[in-house]
Amino acid sequence: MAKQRSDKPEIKPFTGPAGGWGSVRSLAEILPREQVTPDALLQLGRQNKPHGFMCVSCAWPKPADHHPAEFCEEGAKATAWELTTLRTTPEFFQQHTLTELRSWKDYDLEQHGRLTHPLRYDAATDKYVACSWDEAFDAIGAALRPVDPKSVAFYSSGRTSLEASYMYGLMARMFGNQNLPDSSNMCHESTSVGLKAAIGVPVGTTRLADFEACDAIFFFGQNVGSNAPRMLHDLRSARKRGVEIITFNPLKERGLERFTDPQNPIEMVTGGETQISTQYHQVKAGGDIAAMLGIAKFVIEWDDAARAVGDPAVLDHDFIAQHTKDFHAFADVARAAAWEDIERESGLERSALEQAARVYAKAKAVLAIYGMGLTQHVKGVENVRMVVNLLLLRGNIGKPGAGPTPVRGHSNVQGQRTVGITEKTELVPVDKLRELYGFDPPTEKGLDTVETCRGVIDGSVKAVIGLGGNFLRAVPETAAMEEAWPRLDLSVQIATKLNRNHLFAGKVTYLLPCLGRIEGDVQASGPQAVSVEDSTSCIHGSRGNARPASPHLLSEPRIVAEIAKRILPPNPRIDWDHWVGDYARIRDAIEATYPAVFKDFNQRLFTPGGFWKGNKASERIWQTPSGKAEFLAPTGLSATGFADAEGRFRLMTLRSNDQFNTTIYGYHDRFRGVKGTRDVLFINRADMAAAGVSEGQIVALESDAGDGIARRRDGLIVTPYDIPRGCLGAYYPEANVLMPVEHHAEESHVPAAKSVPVRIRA
Ligand SMILES: Nc1nc2c(c(=O)[nH]1)N[C@H]1C(S)=C(S)[C@@H](COP(=O)(O)OP(=O)(O)OC[C@H]3O[C@@H](n4cnc5c(=O)[nH]c(N)nc54)[C@H](O)[C@@H]3O)O[C@H]1N2
Ligand SMILES: Nc1nc2c(c(=O)[nH]1)N[C@H]1C(S)=C(S)[C@@H](COP(=O)(O)OP(=O)(O)OC[C@H]3O[C@@H](n4cnc5c(=O)[nH]c(N)nc54)[C@H](O)[C@@H]3O)O[C@H]1N2
Ligand SMILES: [Mo]
Repeated sequence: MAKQRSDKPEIKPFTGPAGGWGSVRSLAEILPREQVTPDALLQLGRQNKPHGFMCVSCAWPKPADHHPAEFCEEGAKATAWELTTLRTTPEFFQQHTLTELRSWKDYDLEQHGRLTHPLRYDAATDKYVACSWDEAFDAIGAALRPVDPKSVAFYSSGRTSLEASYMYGLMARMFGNQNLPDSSNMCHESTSVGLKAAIGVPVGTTRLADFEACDAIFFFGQNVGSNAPRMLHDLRSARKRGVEIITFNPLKERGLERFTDPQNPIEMVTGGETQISTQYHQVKAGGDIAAMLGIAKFVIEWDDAARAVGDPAVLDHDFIAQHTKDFHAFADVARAAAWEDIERESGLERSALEQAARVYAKAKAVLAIYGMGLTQHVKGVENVRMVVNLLLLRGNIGKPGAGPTPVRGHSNVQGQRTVGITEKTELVPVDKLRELYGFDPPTEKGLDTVETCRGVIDGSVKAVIGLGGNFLRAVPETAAMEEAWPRLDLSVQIATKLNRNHLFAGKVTYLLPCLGRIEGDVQASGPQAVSVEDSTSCIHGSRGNARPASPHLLSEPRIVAEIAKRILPPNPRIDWDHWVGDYARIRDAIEATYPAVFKDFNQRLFTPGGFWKGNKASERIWQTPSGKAEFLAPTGLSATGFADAEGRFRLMTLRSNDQFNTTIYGYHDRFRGVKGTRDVLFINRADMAAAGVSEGQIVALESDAGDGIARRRDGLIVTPYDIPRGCLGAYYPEANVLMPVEHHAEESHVPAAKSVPVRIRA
């Protein structure tokens, strides 16, 4: 196994473009490192194509007219990660106690390869031991049946298919709760809450074709080169048409600067590249409300001036009058905002915002693309509302080339919500479930991720089932969560590889290995397909056919069914085994539950480019209480939720280009010039001087949340970086130990991972 971490880490600026030979070289390193199966390369050829499998990495849409290779560097890494020949067997667990494994790095844990057998934790030896599936399911049933359903949480990762998600949500509700926290709760829940309130749909309104019809793109807080690289093709062709791309990001992310298309031989040979952003604004972390308000202020005041002298209006007044509510209240706040406040809070000069506003005012159709840089703040929902405010000013929703375009994370995170993974009753077709299955679905709101964390810490949550994910590592408040986890009566994790969550046992603990999406899944009726929904609400079938990592693996739907059979009384209207025997029957059940979205689900499963579930806001039908799209005046200019103070920094917790969430592929963050380490503290040179620390010095960060709880991350290498003053960057998940569980977005409860209050300790 290639040694990745080095004693002498190297940190120096990277000068290449995103994509290009760098990504080819990176691939050439990954495939051998993962020691992939011989057919992994064949599998790459099936990635994201109709009748192939849908990438297990990001949720960016898979086009109908695909490239010969419709995968990116990151997608190939994800495929290689799943198709590795390395195995974490029962013999491995005989050799290592959990106490020992807790001293390992995340990278080393997963690098041992795929889990092969169902495992039970044995407290006497502090080890996992192999067990039979029946033993595991019976024990889980026995542990769950007596407990109060309200004290059980059913977590799931957004990678889980529509089929498994539907069954999982149904099982939880029949069991008696809707404690269905999922990764969306840490991610785009600010979108689901903000867009729903503003325009009546919880998702973006745009599709791939809109990239061909826009004439400007406003891009906030999303690191496309690392986290949704296939979008670079869409951005590149937009740029070739002369579309302006105006980016707001505290960091100069390479994918947002320039891109060489690895699939374009001429660009590759000539070193040609496309400049992506035409304006790059290094907004302060948490400064986007101020920045967007500044743009809105310009546009509104230009409109005021134009109308005063009888010139053509700058705003789309017909649209505003016909389709929106509360424009005047918003416009008054924008007019009244003081430039010095906007400049201070955004960290941007008025002239820079004027440049951006000029593009906005001229463009006929504007896409607003955004990611975690907006959603993961205390005012994350207001950030999303500001995006909508800006778009509404010129009717930029519900016409070609225009609209909010949140970039979802996991490949099916949006779809999970569509089929019932939610703690919110209003999102569930309660009557339909009652009619179809003859039970009374719970109506009490369930626990989301933050509430589940609280419950684990205070002891009110007594059992957690994890359908994928690395919950304990992904959530805030690492220390208290790890301390509390062993008090759980039951901890069950369904996973493909060993991760840190698995090293914390409850009183009864099982680790259940499952098939990945790329692997062949054969049930009674033959080979099965599953389905996922992408960021633009298109639903795709996905068929795996790689050889499973072990003969002992079960599919996620099967595992859910076996648990359901153990914890629920028999119900003549649901035959779980029959469903698992042919996933088309699960899809029929999904269609019966959500007939409008999933009409003819099985017939449409392999529609090239996916089938679109529709979007009322894109037709300018606003399913809000007022029946209009709603402006919302921001309550303040900063999204951080805390006051600035001498020595207090805003810490952004970041993904490297060599990780998928808590899965660490390697120790290189190529685009940011980091090699051989993740223990990096990105800091502005001027702040280094002010804090009295020097380049390469090892420092600690301490929580400065003012709640009296000590939180500390040691061993960070001071790394001067092009980052706004007052802001710091460090890698997630290692930095999560600094995040208070109560530091989250106000309405959506998304942990505020992009501005954590910290102090530097030399
Ligand atoms: N390869 C790879 N792909 C992934 C993932 C992965 O880990 N690896 N994760 C998947 C998942 S689940 C998700 S949710 C997405 C995440 O993808 P992104 O949404 O890109 O999330 P992050 O990488 O956390 O960082 C977001 C960006 O926001 C910027 N930022 C931070 N604070 C602010 C701010 O206050 N304002 C603005 N304007 N920008 C800010 C950061 O500099 C960074 O460029 O990617 C998905 N795809
Ligand atoms: N500080 C900070 N914290 C964050 C974030 C941040 O930006 N900053 N981002 C948040 C976001 S957006 C997210 S989405 C979360 C996600 O955080 P995670 O929960 O880490 O994300 P996953 O990628 O779902 O989980 C990885 C694990 O899933 C398992 N797995 C992989 N494939 C499969 C499969 O096919 N089936 C099953 N059952 N298991 C599988 C593997 O065992 C692997 O260890 O982290 C959140 N936490
Ligand atoms: Mo995410």
